[in-house]
Order: sequence, then C-alpha cells, then structure tokens
Amino acid sequence: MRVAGPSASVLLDGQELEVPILPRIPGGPPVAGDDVRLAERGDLLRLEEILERRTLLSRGEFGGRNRSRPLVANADLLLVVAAAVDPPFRPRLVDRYMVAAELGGMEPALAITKLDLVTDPTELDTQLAVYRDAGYPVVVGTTFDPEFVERIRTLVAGRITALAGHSGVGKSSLTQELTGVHRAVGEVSKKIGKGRHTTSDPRLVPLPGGGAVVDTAGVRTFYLPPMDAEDVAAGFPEIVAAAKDCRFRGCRHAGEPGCAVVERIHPDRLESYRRLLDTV
Ligand SMILES: Nc1nc2c(ncn2[C@@H]2O[C@H](COP(=O)(O)OP(=O)(O)OP(=O)(O)O)[C@@H](O)[C@H]2O)c(=O)[nH]1
Ligand SMILES: [Mg+2]
Ligand SMILES: [Zn+2]
Repeated sequence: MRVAGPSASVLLDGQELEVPILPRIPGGPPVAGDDVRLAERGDLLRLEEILERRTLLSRGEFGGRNRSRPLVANADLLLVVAAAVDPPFRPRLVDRYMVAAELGGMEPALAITKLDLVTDPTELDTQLAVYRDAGYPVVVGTTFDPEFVERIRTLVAGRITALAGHSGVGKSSLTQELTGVHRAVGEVSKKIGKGRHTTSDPRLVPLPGGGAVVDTAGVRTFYLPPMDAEDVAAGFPEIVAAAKDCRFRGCRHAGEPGCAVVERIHPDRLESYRRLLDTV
C-alpha cells in the first residue's frame, strides 16, 4: 500500500500491517501497488520479494537522461487528474502522462475537476475535444458533486487505478470521496495557482466494492522516463491514425496543404507531439 524508507504497509487478508523490507531487496525498493511475498522471521513478517509487475508507472529524473523511478506498480488504469482552472489546465502535462500510461501498460483516462470554478465552458470543451477525439475516456465535473464521483466510480470499479497529475487538482479529495478514507487535502495557494504538494508518497487505498485507487504526490513537472520515438507515438494514437491516411508519401506532416494530419489534428496537440519527439 505504501513504502516509507525501510518499512512498508501491506494489505494481508484485508488487514493493513506495517512490515520491514529486506535490505537491498532484488528489483527494489517496492512501490505502492506491488504484489509482494512476506516471510516469517521469528515472530515477525518481513517483505522479502517483489513479484513480477504487470504494469508500471514511472517517471524520469531531472537531468538524468537514462534514469527512471518507479512510482506505482500494477495499476490497470492511469487516471490523469487535471483541474479546469486553479491550477490552470495544462495539456502538455496531460499528454506526457498519456505517453507514460502507454509506456507502462496502463489504460489512460482523464478526469477534469473544479468545473464549479469555470466561467467559460466553451474554451474547456474545445481543449477536451482533443482527448475525446483521441479516444480517451474523459469525465468532467466537481469533486464534491456525487454525480461526478459516481461517474468516476464506474470507470475505476474493480480495478487498480493510479491517480496522477499536477499538485492541487484534487487527487486526494477524489480518493477520499471514492473510498471514504480520510486523506490530507491542501489549499491551492493564491500565488499563480501553485499547489503546496500536500501528498508526499503514493498510497494505495482499497475501494469499498473491490479494486483500489493509488493517490500519488502532485507534480509541477512530469519528466518522462527514457523512451524512443515509437513510445512517444503510442501516446498520440489519433496522430498515428491520421498519418496513415495522409496521401503524400514521405510527408513530414508539417503544414503541407491536403495533409491528413494537418487537417485533422489540433495544432496544439501536434505541437506537443513534436516537442516530445524532439526530446527522444
Ligand atoms: N472548487 C473546487 N475545489 C476543489 C475541487 N476538487 C478539489 N478541490 C480543492 O482543491 C484543493 C486541493 O485538493 P487536493 O485533493 O489536496 O489536491 P491534490 O491533487 O491531492 O494535491 P497534491 O497532494 O498536492 O498533489 C483543496 O482545497 C480541495 O478542496 C473541485 O472540484 N472544485
Ligand atoms: Mg494530494
Ligand atoms: Zn502528411
């Protein structure tokens, strides 16, 4: 459920217990979501093995081009949480998470919070159309609206879902609404809508009807782990599809009239794709 230095909280027969982790555990340290093997050491249980990971959400390290850091294991769904406003909606950050979801083997989806603070819904609709058209599930609403929570519940039911996104968007609030388990929730400071990074470590919280959500620490920037151009493309499925329909051979899809990519893809999304390609 959670890892804190030399110990971890594990879920065993529905009970949460704190156990020490074998020092220098192979493939470690473990992360939230890991399936693990416990061994009896005298009267104590110790976490001694990390079982094979089905999926993995990881991030790159600033300045470390070849290093990545695992955050959440075995999530079926990566629910990218973004606020419509406060902090402002940042499509570039969402795009990076979508790429990370594909890379780590998770299904991506988008939850937009703070609809109650929106004054111009048409601008938001235009921004979200990009993701709907790309085929991602998109749920928009207000975290404390039961109807919104129900729609999220339908999406996450019975599965393990990692909640990721900018600090202050409502990941912990949503975790609390979904699970009934109290989570520390922070104020978004008035200064340029920056959150205060209330949550520090990823934590798995079981859902009442089965499955679990993993509330993760908010970020200001999400560095992608090392990857190649194909991995980037997997995060932009609608661009790949449009490129197949482009009638020009060897087209760079860079503004040629009649190019299917240029005609169909929102310029911001294409720009986001190009920028990420430039980094690999
Ligand atoms: N108005 C409004 N406020 C919201 C909504 N969702 C969350 N908030 C508020 O946003 C603030 C931040 O919420 P948190 O749940 O702590 O955000 P977080 O994503 O967990 O933040 P980090 O842990 O820093 O990553 C809190 O004051 C919440 O009450 C919403 O839909 N509308
Ligand atoms: Mg939080
Ligand atoms: Zn083209």
